[in-house]
Amino acid sequence: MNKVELRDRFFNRYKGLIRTEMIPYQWKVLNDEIDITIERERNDDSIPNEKSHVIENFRIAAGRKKGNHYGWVFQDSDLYKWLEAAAYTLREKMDEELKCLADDVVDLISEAQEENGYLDTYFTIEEPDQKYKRLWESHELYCAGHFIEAAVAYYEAVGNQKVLKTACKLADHIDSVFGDEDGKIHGYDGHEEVEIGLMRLYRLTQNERYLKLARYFLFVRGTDCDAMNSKHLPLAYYQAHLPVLEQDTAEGHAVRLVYLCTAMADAACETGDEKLLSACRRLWKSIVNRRMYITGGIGSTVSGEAFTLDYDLPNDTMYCETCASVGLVFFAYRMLMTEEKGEYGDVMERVLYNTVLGGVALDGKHFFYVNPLEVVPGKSSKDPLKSHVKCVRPQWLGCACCPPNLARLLASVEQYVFVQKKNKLFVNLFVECKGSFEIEDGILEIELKTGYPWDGCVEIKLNYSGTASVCLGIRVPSWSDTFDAEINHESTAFETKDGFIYINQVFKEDTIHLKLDMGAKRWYAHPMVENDLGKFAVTRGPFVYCLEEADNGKNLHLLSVEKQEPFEYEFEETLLGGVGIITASGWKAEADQEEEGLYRKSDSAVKKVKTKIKWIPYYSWANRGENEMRVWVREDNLC
Ligand code: FUB
Ligand code: ZN
Repeated sequence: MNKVELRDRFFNRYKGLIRTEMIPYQWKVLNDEIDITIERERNDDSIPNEKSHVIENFRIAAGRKKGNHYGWVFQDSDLYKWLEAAAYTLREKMDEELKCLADDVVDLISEAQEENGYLDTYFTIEEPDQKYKRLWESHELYCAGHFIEAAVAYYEAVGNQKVLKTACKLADHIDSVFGDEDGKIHGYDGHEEVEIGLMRLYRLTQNERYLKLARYFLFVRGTDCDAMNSKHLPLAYYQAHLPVLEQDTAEGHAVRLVYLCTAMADAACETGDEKLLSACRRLWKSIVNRRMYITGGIGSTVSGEAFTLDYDLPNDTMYCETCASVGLVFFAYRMLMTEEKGEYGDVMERVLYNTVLGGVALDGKHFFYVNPLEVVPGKSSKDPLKSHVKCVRPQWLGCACCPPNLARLLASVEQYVFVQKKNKLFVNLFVECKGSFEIEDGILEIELKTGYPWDGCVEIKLNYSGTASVCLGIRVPSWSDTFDAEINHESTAFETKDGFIYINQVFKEDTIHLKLDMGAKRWYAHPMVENDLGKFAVTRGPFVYCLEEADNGKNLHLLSVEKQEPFEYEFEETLLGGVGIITASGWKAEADQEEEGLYRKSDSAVKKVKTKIKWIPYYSWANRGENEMRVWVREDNLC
């Protein structure tokens, strides 16, 4: 863990929400204490939606209560992610009440753990004889991975020994059951995650067995093993169609793929495995150059919550699960740890400020599972093929993987600002914070001051106690067409490489100023993205913008803007918690719905009226009730 203290106005609002709203609220939901509507993630009557029952499942598995398991087979992980978010919150500021609750959760989890280290409430309660027998769907190791991640975070935050002991006991148990050796199960989980947990446990304990086991799970995937003889699921769904080193394209379930990539990058970083790193690079390119939405969403179809084909990016039927974007942030950060390339930071920022933040309502208590780029409320509610596309964030979901995932990422956002590699320090995000790093023979204190994400001026103050030369790399976002940088108020020709500017010197007390280009910009998709052809999207700084019915009226598809039309920007303090809005003059085509006849031979009769068009940041949409939204807007070359 980096020592970084967040002081950022924008993200501190989220941190406050996590502490005061999300964590207490999510606890109440997981503990069935609150009367809310739990929505199914799509129209499918088999999806559980009566209650969460997560904590109750643990009580039953621990023998404190009698009863049956209820809910998805993998939902122990909801509690683990909650614990991880609580850990980051406590690390930032101690709160005895929350710590007591989290300590009790640790006690409960360790009671639910079986003597030999096995931990999974579903199989302990319902099908003990089926343990590890349905690996492609059982999620036992997926849940284990989430527990291990939470345990590492909680141990690091408050020093709770029991949580670490429980996690090591679980990891040791898994290690005794899985592996290459005769007599062990040769297999892996259908949902990647245990690999990430094991890598974190390895980093904390330096126990080589955990690294070895993580690598085992990575490399056995896609090889022929008896334990993985599912007749039901296509292998690519869980990235098992090929050994990972041979995978070139992002296939299958999007969350799984990015969790796999995160662990691959982790292992590559830790071991210097060049082949593994090359596979990470190929999968990265496949995602970000051909299969990612401008908002940083991934997963083009509800069917299998999955990637489809290159450039297949429909805006209104897509999936773009919040968890997939959370996972893409993890992957991007691991790539930044391995390679000094600003593009990883660019994507990390895009995903974080758009799809991740869009996953939660401004009140911290409503969440999107699926993050569309275009909705028309009537269509989503009538069309069963769009039943997953909600127009407002539900209070909770039958499958509640996203809300606590988002909470654990936002609760630790300051961890993504810097990467340290020996005597090099990289600044990846522009978030007000103060960090402290041991570099060579001294401590480098670094403080970022900025009005980002609304303002592009960043001041970086450094104070180094050592005598060695330190290399500071500062990411210059690729969206910034120009930038100015100076050190101690003097302009210098900074070395620039792969999206970073570099300053290499013996720092004392120094100040760097960076000014980014915060103009609103138009973006066009690759012409192969058929859904976006003839349309543009607007960005400003890290934000992607969208139109909402609340500002522009119904039928957003009738709006168009001429190519040369300039944008105006204004910060509206009272709108949506304070957002920068963009306006431009545009056209609205008239569409008389009284008119007879659906088709016509000429469109010359379509009249347009001048109108002012208003964009809001994508993350802030759907906070004013059900209404239309769209990111891609028609460009009008004819008027
Ligand atoms: O399977 C566990 C989680 O539930 C996945 O990551 C999500 O996509 C949802 O299917
Ligand atoms: Zn999710």
